[in-house]
Amino acid sequence: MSLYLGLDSSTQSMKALVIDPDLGKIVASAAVNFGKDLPEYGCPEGVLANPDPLVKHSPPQMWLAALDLVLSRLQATGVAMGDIRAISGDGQQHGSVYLNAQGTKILAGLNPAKTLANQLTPAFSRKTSPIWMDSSTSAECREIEAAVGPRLQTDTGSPAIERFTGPQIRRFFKTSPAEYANTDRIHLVSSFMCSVLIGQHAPIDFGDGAGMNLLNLKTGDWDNAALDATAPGLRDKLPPARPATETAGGLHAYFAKYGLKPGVPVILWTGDNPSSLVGVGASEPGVAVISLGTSDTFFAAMPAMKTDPNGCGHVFGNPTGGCMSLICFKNGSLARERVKEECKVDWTFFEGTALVETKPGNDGNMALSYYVPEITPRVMTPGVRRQGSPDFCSGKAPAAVQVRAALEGQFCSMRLLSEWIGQFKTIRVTGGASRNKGIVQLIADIFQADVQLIAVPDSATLGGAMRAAHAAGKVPLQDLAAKFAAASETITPTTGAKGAFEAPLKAYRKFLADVTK
Ligand code: XUL
Repeated sequence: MSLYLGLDSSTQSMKALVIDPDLGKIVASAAVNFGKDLPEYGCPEGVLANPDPLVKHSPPQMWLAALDLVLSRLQATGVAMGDIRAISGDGQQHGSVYLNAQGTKILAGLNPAKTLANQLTPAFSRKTSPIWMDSSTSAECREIEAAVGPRLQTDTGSPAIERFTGPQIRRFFKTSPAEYANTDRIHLVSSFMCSVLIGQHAPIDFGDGAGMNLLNLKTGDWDNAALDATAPGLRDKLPPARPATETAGGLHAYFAKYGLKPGVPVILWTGDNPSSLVGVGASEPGVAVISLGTSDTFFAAMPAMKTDPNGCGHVFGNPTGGCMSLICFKNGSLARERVKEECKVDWTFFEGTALVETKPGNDGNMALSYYVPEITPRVMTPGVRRQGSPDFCSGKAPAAVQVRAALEGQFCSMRLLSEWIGQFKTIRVTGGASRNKGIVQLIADIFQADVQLIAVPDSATLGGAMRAAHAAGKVPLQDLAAKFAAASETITPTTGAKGAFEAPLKAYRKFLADVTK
């Protein structure tokens, strides 16, 4: 039996999933929720509390504790851990982990009698890891852009962006120069978790590496001008950048305690969105993907590299080769949850009542719900922006009106701000909220596209298992996509919806322009 393991180290959880390509089946899965299962780290939503709303960090030890726990839970399912032939995975993008010179030795000598978190604690040169939700680096972004110029976007795929790793590293260098000097290696979450599995420093893949403002996508190497603009001596502190299809190394003997075979190949990890591209079977151009997770993202494999003229979107490496586009909305499920709480309703209300009791366009009541600073469009001051009737603007409208406004605001923004990526006849929707039929129908109507659902909502985790089977087991990706990521259901636009959203889209275009003035 040949099994393949995918791991997903995301903002709020760690997940594991094992596939059997011969059977075409997922044979086991396990998950750890940081808030519920590891409350000792004080991160109910995966992030440490901070008095500055722009600062979002997480403790890297929490991710290590979650790796130990998810593997023991996976073993407890009774799956044949010894039949796992290869492993790969993904991490939340942009987050970074800082190791001192002891890190290399500690990784190599991991002792199964101790936990990963305990052993690696002395290896961190920065106690906490900035993650993708952080937006505290506007000054550093301006400095990097001034030094590198417009080439930063055309060659690395993005202008300087607050959450990207380069600006985060520059801020660390400026605010903690001694700790920066004491840093031997800087990893992304993905390359860090991969390093732990193999007990040595793993490369960074082109998919996740492109989220740093440091990788030249045209040469496949770190960009000298971007490195110099970020922090001194940075090249020596970064692992090499390599394609995601390569093997990082063999599994460290530490993991034999979970029944895994030491030495099985560990394929380079990538970012959660690039991994999802594979996990939803969209690694060839033609189909767009909407992932409804902590953040909402819209992405697609690109036939040729092109960048966002509005400066909000990104180009990352496609883990199967070439490039992918992406736009990210920080106020994704977090904003939907806030609206749900404020309106004192449940998800079935989102699914049915709210959308049945109101009509497309919501009688002109529009909302752009920014509970935290937004990435797309770039809005640094949180707050819900409303336009419409006086009752609605003062937050007194019925719950149905408020829910529709929040959802239409999210998906009209997504449609308008993804125009640079292209228009798609088919969109695959994944992530937790893809189970909500009301939301999915609204997406079909606003985008005027067929929306396909796939059976596995954890597409990033699945993508890791599929990449492991492809790279190490030589199983063709098309076969894996046909077996694991086939559309389970297609939702078509409601008859007559096309006209219904023309005026609201026009109004939202103006609203977005006003908000970003
Ligand atoms: C993408 C992004 C988020 C994170 C967390 O650029 O910032 O989607 O990857 O999921």
